[in-house]
Amino acid sequence: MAKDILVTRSSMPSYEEYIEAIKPLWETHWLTNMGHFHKELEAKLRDYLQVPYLSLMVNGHMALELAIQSMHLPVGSEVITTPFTFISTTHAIVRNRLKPVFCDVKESDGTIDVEKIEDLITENTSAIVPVHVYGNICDVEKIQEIANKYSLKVIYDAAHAFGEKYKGQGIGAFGDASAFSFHATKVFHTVEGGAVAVLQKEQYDILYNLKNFGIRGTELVVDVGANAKMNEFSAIMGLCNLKHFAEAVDSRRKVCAHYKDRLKGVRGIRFLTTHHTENRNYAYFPVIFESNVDLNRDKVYERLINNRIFARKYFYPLTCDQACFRNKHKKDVLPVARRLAGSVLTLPLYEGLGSKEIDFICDTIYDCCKS
Ligand code: T4K
Repeated sequence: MAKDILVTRSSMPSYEEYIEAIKPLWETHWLTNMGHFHKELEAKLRDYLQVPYLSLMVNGHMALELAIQSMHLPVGSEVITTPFTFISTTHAIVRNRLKPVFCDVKESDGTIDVEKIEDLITENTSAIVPVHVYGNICDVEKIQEIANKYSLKVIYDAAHAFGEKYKGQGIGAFGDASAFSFHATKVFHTVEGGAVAVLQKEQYDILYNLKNFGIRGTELVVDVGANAKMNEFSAIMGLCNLKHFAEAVDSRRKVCAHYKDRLKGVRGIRFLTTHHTENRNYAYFPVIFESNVDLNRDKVYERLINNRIFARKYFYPLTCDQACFRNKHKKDVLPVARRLAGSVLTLPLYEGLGSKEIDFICDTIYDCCKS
């Protein structure tokens, strides 16, 4: 194979389509601050994601950080979350001056283990921040039940769950808020970008203040906000990509089916299953290499790199084991999360990844089993 195969590759509209779409900006010179295209994308995504209110943001991290901030949780209170995620999830909690309490995850799909949440609840617990990791939907009903019982807020990290549903409802309609990422590496993207879905207008208004310095008029500032607005070039990229989203998902679905077909039955390989997800978006293709003598994750990872295939260990190490958090926060034993982090590889997955490349990746993995 001549070229590097990276873990993903951004989907893009055609050059002509995007250039045509951004032309009006040269007439209006209106480039940001909730412009025409920001409004259009916000409305379209609210309908597409089937959520009552949606606030666009500059990126997925700020979406999550501000979603948590908008809940006005007591400073220093405890937030139950998962360590089997991108570092952003834990950072968003800590940057809000809250304490992450790490809960283990389920072996089957990598989402938070709802059976273990209640044991971690104390009188200082204020919220739960679960993650729909890889687009695998959490047990949203059980999480809500626990939240109701203990009066906790639920803020979902839905960075991977764009367009997915549960029982026919947009996934952003669960919990008190859901934060999506529209980063260039995501199934749907705006180059950099994100959004928070909320159920009430009041919450939408709080988020508006938080993303726009609290400005409500040329001489009126009502809240202490940051700057987390999406600009017009990003909004237009989103409008273009939304038109092609179904094709992108279909192409990814085929890539995943091809991988599954080639890798099923290989001793030591397991796929994560998803119990609750409807409208799957095929965001990632994680493969678990169960440690046995033939095959281990790090050996496969190295072998792939030697063949210029850049799979990634999303999500290793666990966020609680990163240098900035080590020994700083309460954590349970986390045996399952640790096992998954030690055995997962996300294989290259993007729209248009060719059959030849997929076969080459699978053959490289088979070779690893033999040697
Ligand atoms: N919560 C969760 C659970 C998340 O996974 C993330 C982000 C967030 C919150 C925060 O959302 P954002 O603030 O990022 O919107 C990547 C992404 O940067 C990050 O968005 C993503 N999760 C995370 C899982 O992966 P890296 O450091 O692995 O990306 P990088 O630069 O190594 O890129 C990976 C591959 O993607 C490259 O090999 C090629 C391809 N790529 C990359 C870029 C930057 C493209 O095709 N186009 C591009 O523009 O973090």
